[in-house]
Amino acid sequence: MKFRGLKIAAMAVGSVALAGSLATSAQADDLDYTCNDHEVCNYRLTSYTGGIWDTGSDESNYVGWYFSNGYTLNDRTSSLKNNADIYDVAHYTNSSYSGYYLYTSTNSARSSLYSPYENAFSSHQF
Ligand SMILES: [Ca+2]
Repeated sequence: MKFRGLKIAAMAVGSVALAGSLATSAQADDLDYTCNDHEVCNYRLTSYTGGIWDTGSDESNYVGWYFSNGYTLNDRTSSLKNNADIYDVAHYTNSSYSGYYLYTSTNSARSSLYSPYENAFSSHQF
Protein backbone atom coordinates (compact mmCIF):
# COMPACT_ATOMS: atom_id res chain seq x y z
CA MET A 1 0.00 0.00 0.00
CA LYS A 2 1.38 3.36 -0.96
CA PHE A 3 1.37 6.17 1.56
CA ARG A 4 -0.70 9.13 0.48
CA GLY A 5 -1.38 12.61 1.79
CA LEU A 6 2.12 13.68 2.77
CA LYS A 7 2.76 15.55 -0.46
CA ILE A 8 -0.56 17.40 -0.28
CA ALA A 9 0.10 18.44 3.30
CA ALA A 10 3.54 19.75 2.37
CA MET A 11 2.18 21.68 -0.62
CA ALA A 12 -0.48 23.40 1.44
CA VAL A 13 1.76 24.71 4.20
CA GLY A 14 1.36 28.24 2.85
CA SER A 15 -2.39 28.17 3.32
CA VAL A 16 -3.88 27.01 6.60
CA ALA A 17 -7.40 26.70 5.21
CA LEU A 18 -6.31 24.65 2.22
CA ALA A 19 -4.03 22.47 4.30
CA GLY A 20 -6.94 21.43 6.47
CA SER A 21 -9.41 20.60 3.75
CA LEU A 22 -7.00 18.93 1.35
CA ALA A 23 -5.24 16.84 3.95
CA THR A 24 -8.55 15.60 5.28
CA SER A 25 -9.82 14.83 1.80
CA ALA A 26 -6.72 12.98 0.72
CA GLN A 27 -6.79 10.72 3.76
CA ALA A 28 -10.49 10.28 4.43
CA ASP A 29 -12.14 9.69 1.10
CA ASP A 30 -9.46 8.56 -1.33
CA LEU A 31 -10.43 5.25 -2.91
CA ASP A 32 -13.91 5.24 -1.39
CA TYR A 33 -15.27 4.87 -4.96
CA THR A 34 -17.10 8.21 -4.72
CA CYS A 35 -15.88 11.21 -6.71
CA ASN A 36 -15.65 13.76 -3.89
CA ASP A 37 -14.58 17.41 -4.01
CA HIS A 38 -10.79 17.78 -4.32
CA GLU A 39 -10.47 14.52 -6.24
CA VAL A 40 -9.63 13.35 -9.72
CA CYS A 41 -11.61 10.27 -10.71
CA ASN A 42 -10.68 7.82 -13.44
CA TYR A 43 -13.22 5.39 -14.87
CA ARG A 44 -12.58 2.10 -16.61
CA LEU A 45 -15.22 2.70 -19.32
CA THR A 46 -16.71 5.72 -21.06
CA SER A 47 -19.49 7.85 -19.53
CA TYR A 48 -18.09 7.34 -16.00
CA THR A 49 -18.93 3.66 -15.78
CA GLY A 50 -17.18 0.33 -15.42
CA GLY A 51 -15.33 0.98 -12.17
CA ILE A 52 -13.85 4.09 -10.52
CA TRP A 53 -10.49 5.05 -9.04
CA ASP A 54 -10.59 8.29 -6.99
CA THR A 55 -7.84 10.25 -5.29
CA GLY A 56 -7.00 13.76 -4.10
CA SER A 57 -3.27 13.27 -4.59
CA ASP A 58 -0.83 13.17 -7.47
CA GLU A 59 0.08 9.67 -8.60
CA SER A 60 3.34 9.08 -10.48
CA ASN A 61 2.74 5.43 -11.36
CA TYR A 62 -0.61 3.71 -11.90
CA VAL A 63 0.95 0.24 -11.73
CA GLY A 64 -0.27 -1.52 -8.60
CA TRP A 65 -3.56 0.38 -8.36
CA TYR A 66 -7.00 -0.99 -9.24
CA PHE A 67 -10.43 0.27 -10.22
CA SER A 68 -13.35 -0.49 -7.90
CA ASN A 69 -14.30 -3.44 -10.13
CA GLY A 70 -10.85 -5.01 -9.82
CA TYR A 71 -9.39 -4.06 -13.19
CA THR A 72 -5.83 -2.76 -13.15
CA LEU A 73 -5.66 1.02 -13.38
CA ASN A 74 -2.62 1.32 -15.62
CA ASP A 75 -3.49 1.93 -19.30
CA ARG A 76 -7.21 1.40 -18.64
CA THR A 77 -8.82 4.84 -18.16
CA SER A 78 -11.65 5.61 -20.62
CA SER A 79 -13.30 8.64 -18.96
CA LEU A 80 -12.48 10.96 -16.08
CA LYS A 81 -13.67 13.75 -13.81
CA ASN A 82 -11.65 16.53 -12.24
CA ASN A 83 -13.48 17.61 -9.09
CA ALA A 84 -10.48 19.41 -7.63
CA ASP A 85 -11.87 22.80 -6.71
CA ILE A 86 -8.93 24.94 -7.78
CA TYR A 87 -6.55 22.64 -9.63
CA ASP A 88 -6.35 21.61 -13.25
CA VAL A 89 -5.04 18.08 -13.65
CA ALA A 90 -2.71 16.62 -16.26
CA HIS A 91 -2.92 12.94 -17.15
CA TYR A 92 0.15 11.36 -18.78
CA THR A 93 0.47 8.30 -20.96
CA ASN A 94 3.68 7.24 -19.20
CA SER A 95 4.62 7.00 -15.53
CA SER A 96 6.50 9.82 -13.78
CA TYR A 97 4.47 12.50 -15.60
CA SER A 98 5.96 11.80 -19.02
CA GLY A 99 4.75 10.86 -22.50
CA TYR A 100 1.67 12.47 -24.04
CA TYR A 101 -0.40 14.55 -21.63
CA LEU A 102 -3.95 15.86 -21.48
CA TYR A 103 -5.06 18.77 -19.29
CA THR A 104 -8.53 18.75 -17.75
CA SER A 105 -9.71 21.98 -16.16
CA THR A 106 -10.96 22.18 -12.60
CA ASN A 107 -14.55 21.01 -12.12
CA SER A 108 -14.84 19.54 -15.59
CA ALA A 109 -15.00 16.05 -17.01
CA ARG A 110 -14.37 13.96 -20.11
CA SER A 111 -17.03 11.36 -20.90
CA SER A 112 -14.77 9.68 -23.42
CA LEU A 113 -11.12 9.79 -24.43
CA TYR A 114 -9.48 9.43 -27.81
CA SER A 115 -6.14 8.32 -29.19
CA PRO A 116 -3.46 8.55 -27.90
CA TYR A 117 -5.12 8.97 -24.48
CA GLU A 118 -7.77 6.25 -24.36
CA ASN A 119 -6.65 3.30 -22.25
CA ALA A 120 -3.20 4.86 -21.99
CA PHE A 121 -2.89 6.94 -18.81
CA SER A 122 -0.17 5.90 -16.37
CA SER A 123 0.19 8.94 -14.08
CA HIS A 124 -1.46 12.27 -13.23
CA GLN A 125 -0.50 15.50 -11.50
CA PHE A 126 -2.53 18.44 -10.21
CA1 LIG B 1 -13.50 9.64 -3.02
